[in-house]
Amino acid sequence: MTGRPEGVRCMLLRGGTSKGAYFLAGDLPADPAARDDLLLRVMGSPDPHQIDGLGGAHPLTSKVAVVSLSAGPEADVDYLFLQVGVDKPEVSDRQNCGNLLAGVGPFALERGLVTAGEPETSVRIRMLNTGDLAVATFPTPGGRIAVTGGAEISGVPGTAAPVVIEFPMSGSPLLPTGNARDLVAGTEVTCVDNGMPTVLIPATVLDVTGYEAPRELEENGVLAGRLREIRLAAGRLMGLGDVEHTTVPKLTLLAPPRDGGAVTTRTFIPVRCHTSIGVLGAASVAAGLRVVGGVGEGTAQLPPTGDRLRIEHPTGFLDIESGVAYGRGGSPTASRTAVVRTARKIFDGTVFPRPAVPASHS
Ligand code: NQM
Repeated sequence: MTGRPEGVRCMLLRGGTSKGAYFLAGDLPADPAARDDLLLRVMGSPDPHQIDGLGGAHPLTSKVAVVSLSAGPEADVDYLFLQVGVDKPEVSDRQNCGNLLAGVGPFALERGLVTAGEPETSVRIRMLNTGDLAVATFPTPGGRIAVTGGAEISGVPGTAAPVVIEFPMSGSPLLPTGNARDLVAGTEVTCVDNGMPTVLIPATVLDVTGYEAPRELEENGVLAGRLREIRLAAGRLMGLGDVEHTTVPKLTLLAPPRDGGAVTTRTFIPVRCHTSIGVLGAASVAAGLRVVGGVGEGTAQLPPTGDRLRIEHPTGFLDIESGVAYGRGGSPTASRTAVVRTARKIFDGTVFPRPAVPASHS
């Protein structure tokens, strides 16, 4: 791509409970700084309303997926997730997104990167943010993406065709600090990473119930201060360095289940409170609850058998298959993670970014 583009080919998809702009890597500048500058102008950032761009004024709707044919033999396509700041001019590749991941297979098929199977298509995806692999399988009767289906996910009205996402066993340790519990900024937490670095905290130790609405929690200034302290200290302990300006680790408050699930959650991503829960966030919570000696003990109610866990969140629940194994060294690893999502193409076309500020004005 040369000069200042008039418009850029783009597809807007809902992926799970998030919404994002999907691009072919070749349609964006190769230089990360030029790419990020373009994406800020595409999304309308920085501006709390993102009024002059595609962004939806919330971290869950200010997301970008960059997809290309995979550079390696283990995957069909490579997927880079970029979180675009809403009111800050920041674009971060420090986290992954399992919700936008649900749209990557259908997008790759639409753009001709993979060919359709019959009656379903499986796409092997390398998630460039972490290097991990995922396999997404979705119905393609007659070689076309099914636009309707019977899968319902909490937080999205109606039903749609399922996208089954499996995360092959990576063998990576689940506990970045090596401990099932850590005392962080005076609070006992479990730091866990099953695809998303997450700090688990029993809600009551922060003087909330864990059943409050996201808005009420966001308006609690004392809670915000405590969460910030815990996050900065936990980030260092988890080997993430100074996390002041990063979107990881996430923080999940745990409370006993109220609707037949294993646990109730309120997740901070990391400042706004999620209206549901992220996919990899849920994968980390689910694995963290299975850690022997973790802070989930006494709060969560794990089913006596099977891998399936129901994680309750502000707008319903997310069912996830999650297994944890203890090897000879005694440190836990994820043995299985799988989840069902849905995705939907909203538009396909050309997006016109806000013009770049000429160098002399910057
Ligand atoms: O955890 C939100 C989301 C996410 C990320 C966030 C996600 C995941 O709901 O895999 O999907 O934690 O910032 O899209």
